[in-house]
Amino acid sequence: MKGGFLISFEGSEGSGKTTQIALLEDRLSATGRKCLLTREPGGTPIGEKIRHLLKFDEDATAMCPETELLLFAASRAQLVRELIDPAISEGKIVLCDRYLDSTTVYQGVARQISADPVQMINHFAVGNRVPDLTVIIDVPANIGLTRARQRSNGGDADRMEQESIDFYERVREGYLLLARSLPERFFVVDGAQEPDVISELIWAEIKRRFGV
Ligand code: Z5A
Repeated sequence: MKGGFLISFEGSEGSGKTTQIALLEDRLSATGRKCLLTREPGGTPIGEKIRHLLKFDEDATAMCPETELLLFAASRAQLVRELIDPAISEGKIVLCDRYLDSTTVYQGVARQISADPVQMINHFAVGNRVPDLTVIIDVPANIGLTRARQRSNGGDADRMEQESIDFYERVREGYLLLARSLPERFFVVDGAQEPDVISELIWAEIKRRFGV
């Protein structure tokens, strides 16, 4: 595919998304393709303010699940219109660290908000901008959490990182269920392998699907 397209990366905390996005950008850049790397929540000035509110604001401990869902969607709506759509129009490959499936899984499956409003709000936020491919990096919750805690060197966990292991297991199951229901959009890779091995598997899938 010569035009622009969107690849989202999903997985639980510490699954290795950021690591794999950087490795993929190196490979794509070596072929001459231009990339835009971004993340959710965040990516735009408005989105980064929402990110701070969701993760670090001391008043956010009182946040109810419905407010949380709407804030993630608000950050995404801005990101699509301000960055993702223009980049794709310019022929870039957008690599997004989390996108609408995070809302389906974290707020829908793990926080147990019913599926209809989650789908409706997701659709309202992104319009027609559904990923062309979603890579799920699958790791058991305890591995991801251990990696994330080692990386933060025992620093304070943010609000979203303070959930129980059961919560992150529900997240993992939610992703796997989603991938089974939409196999044409998802590629699931075992994230317990070495980073270079995972990167090679993702690259093979991208070449197969997009012919880059
Ligand atoms: N959230 C939500 O609820 N609803 C939504 O709609 C959206 C998000 C969009 C965002 O957190 C939080 O918001 C997240 C979901 C929720 N909450 N939780 N919990 P974030 O953006 O701050 O963080 P994250 O997206 O969860 O990812 P992360 O913790 O930054 O991890 P990562 O990017 O997946 O992993 P990494 O940084 O590449 O790697 C983590 C460490 O493991 C690092 O030290 C690496 O060197 C190491 N690593 C990476 N790969 C490997 C392998 N293969 N082996 C060994 N070690 C590895």
